[in-house]
Amino acid sequence: MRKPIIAGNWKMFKTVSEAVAFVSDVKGKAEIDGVESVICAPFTNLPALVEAVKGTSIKIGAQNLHWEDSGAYTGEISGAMLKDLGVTHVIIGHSERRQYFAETDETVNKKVHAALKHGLVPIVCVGEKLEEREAGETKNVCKVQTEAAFAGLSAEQAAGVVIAYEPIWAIGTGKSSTAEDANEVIAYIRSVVAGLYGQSTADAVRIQYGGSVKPNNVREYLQQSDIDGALVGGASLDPASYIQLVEGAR
Ligand code: G2H
Repeated sequence: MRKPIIAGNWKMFKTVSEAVAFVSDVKGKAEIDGVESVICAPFTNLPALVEAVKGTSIKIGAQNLHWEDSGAYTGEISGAMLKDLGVTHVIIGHSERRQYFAETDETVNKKVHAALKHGLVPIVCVGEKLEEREAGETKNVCKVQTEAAFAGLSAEQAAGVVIAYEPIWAIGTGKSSTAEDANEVIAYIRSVVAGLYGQSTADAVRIQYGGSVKPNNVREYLQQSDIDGALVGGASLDPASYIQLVEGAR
């Protein structure tokens, strides 16, 4: 049985005081037995958030990391630094980073290795652009991105990776993939992992759907055979909405 995982991706939103106020609003509520609840926040919020969630089951994630442990990389944050803070998860290769910050399949792979080296759970984003979907390339794009992200990982490491399937045309647009369509692509991504490592590893890997997930549609996604959670942007920013998202994964 794969444990469902709801991850809020706050993107570039919330000051430290707003982040801490959010935790006091969701404490004891966005905590459901059998559901993993993770808030992926801007770097500036991470120390205060790690402190604020102490004694709760809520986990804290970052939205990026550098693949080196340290060095002359102005403006970057390493996996060693995140681990030292008490962060447990990190989003890697979100489409906004691929689109605006020149992330490639190769840097995504290096970051996945770095995260695992430091005991961080990587949440690796894959997904197709609108024109790729229209050209019938959805599955192929997801296969290429997944295989690249997993390159060089052992089966044991692979089993600990979370994949987030986020069709780019569904991000922040209010247009979501139907639950059935998302499930079909996610089942396909699982078969790609099976092709690399065998069925038992593929059965262990958790795969989320992301893209305009809201409290009113989260349950539909989570009821699908292969969807193990959601990576949620806009709807994770409001405490009441975040609580409903976690409840929806029960
Ligand atoms: C996709 C998603 C979170 P939203 O980027 O990763 O954002 O839920 O706002 O579409």
